[in-house]
Amino acid sequence: MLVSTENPARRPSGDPRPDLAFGVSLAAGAKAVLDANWTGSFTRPSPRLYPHQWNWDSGFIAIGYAGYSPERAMTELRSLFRGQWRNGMVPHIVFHHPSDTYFPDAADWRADRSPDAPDGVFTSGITQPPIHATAVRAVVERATRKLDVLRFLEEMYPKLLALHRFLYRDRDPDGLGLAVCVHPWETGIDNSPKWDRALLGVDAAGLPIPVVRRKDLLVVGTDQRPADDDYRRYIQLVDLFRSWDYDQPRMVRESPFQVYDVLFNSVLHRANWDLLELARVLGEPTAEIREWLRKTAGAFETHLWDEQDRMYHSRDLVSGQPIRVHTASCAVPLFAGVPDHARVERLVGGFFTACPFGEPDRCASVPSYHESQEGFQAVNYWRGPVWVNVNWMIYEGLRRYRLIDSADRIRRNLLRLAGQAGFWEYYHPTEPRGLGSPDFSWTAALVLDLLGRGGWG
Ligand code: 9WN
Repeated sequence: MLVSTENPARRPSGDPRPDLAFGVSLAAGAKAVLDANWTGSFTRPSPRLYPHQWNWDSGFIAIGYAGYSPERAMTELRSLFRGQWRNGMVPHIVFHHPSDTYFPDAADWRADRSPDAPDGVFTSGITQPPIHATAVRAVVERATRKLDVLRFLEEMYPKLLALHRFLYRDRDPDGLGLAVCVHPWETGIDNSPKWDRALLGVDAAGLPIPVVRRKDLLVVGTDQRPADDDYRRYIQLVDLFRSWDYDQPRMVRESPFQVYDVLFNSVLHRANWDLLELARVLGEPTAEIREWLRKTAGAFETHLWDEQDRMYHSRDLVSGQPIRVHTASCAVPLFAGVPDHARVERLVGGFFTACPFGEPDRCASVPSYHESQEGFQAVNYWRGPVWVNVNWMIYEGLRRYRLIDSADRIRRNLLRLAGQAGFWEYYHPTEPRGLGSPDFSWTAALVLDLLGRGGWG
């Protein structure tokens, strides 16, 4: 049964009081969404739009389960890593069950053409931001007293290490300490305005016209999803990688889309810190991880920090140029502890948007793309709306820098959005209105996590 979008935690509008009952029913609503999307071995991101297991979704979902159902958190991550490739890559989708409601499907990817693909599991042929060491650490920290987490950690650690090795070996051909993304889907922020220019290069002459059978538009309105032109290019890249049998050196050298993404590499850098901690728990060698940390910290400074804008910007490897587009990703290095204190104010200051509840001192959020920028679209996917996972990472980052008030403004806004509108995939940046898919798993999971960080109000 699907959970209704009618949220039991709906709160009378205009009521600013801290309210324990609100927090309790919000938690119940979040659990109901996760329970409905739980398949017995993994959690669908949403009931209709995304029927399979997604890579970074599962990481965020496990973080939410850590305090609620650590057993499920472990099963979630174990299921995802069943799809891990022999070269260490964790694919962006694992197709555990057949479904005809999502495109492109396992048969479109044909990942089995690669000698690296796992046996007996259908997957896509690209990856997503590597949040998993962070998720495993969250599970281990929160479940220690309840369960035999050591066994789980011993089982997961080599898999996490293999994933990070894949990124530094196969995705960092120049050894800079930054991983290359070869498809916008790998960045997790698919149609961000950051990629507009780089994607134009995917129209490479001589490529066959891809067959695009969009099924997303049967569930969500066109104004909230990527444009057809973007989709054509997404599928063109899939066709190309499939024709290369997912040969990594070729994908990294010849893909018409190649970027060093600030968000992806921030997640990787943060995950390295968490992996280091896990290695210490197990008494495993740490030199390799410390070397990754050293290199990536240096690379943020040398290759992603933009002195002209005083901002971290992604870089287009095809043109060799920085991508000077101001999106929420510019603030995500906080999550990894990259900037020094002098830079932090600048990184978040300009990004906060108006509080949909009219209380700017008490609540704020960071929209995927700011309304002051060219091409902003309030309801379209990664081109304006507020996403809970990105705000959660910025919240975590602000706490890391002891900017507790700013962090709490974000936390309050996210809880209120979910309370008033429901657990949506994304939200209008200035109105309490949900967008995309209802009953979205990582929204519910991260709301649960945020509720566990202190009282409501
Ligand atoms: C393509 C599942 C995924 C998220 C991504 C989000 C969206 C897929 C899509 O949904 O992407 O991977 O079909 O639009 O952009 O971040 O992991 O929730």
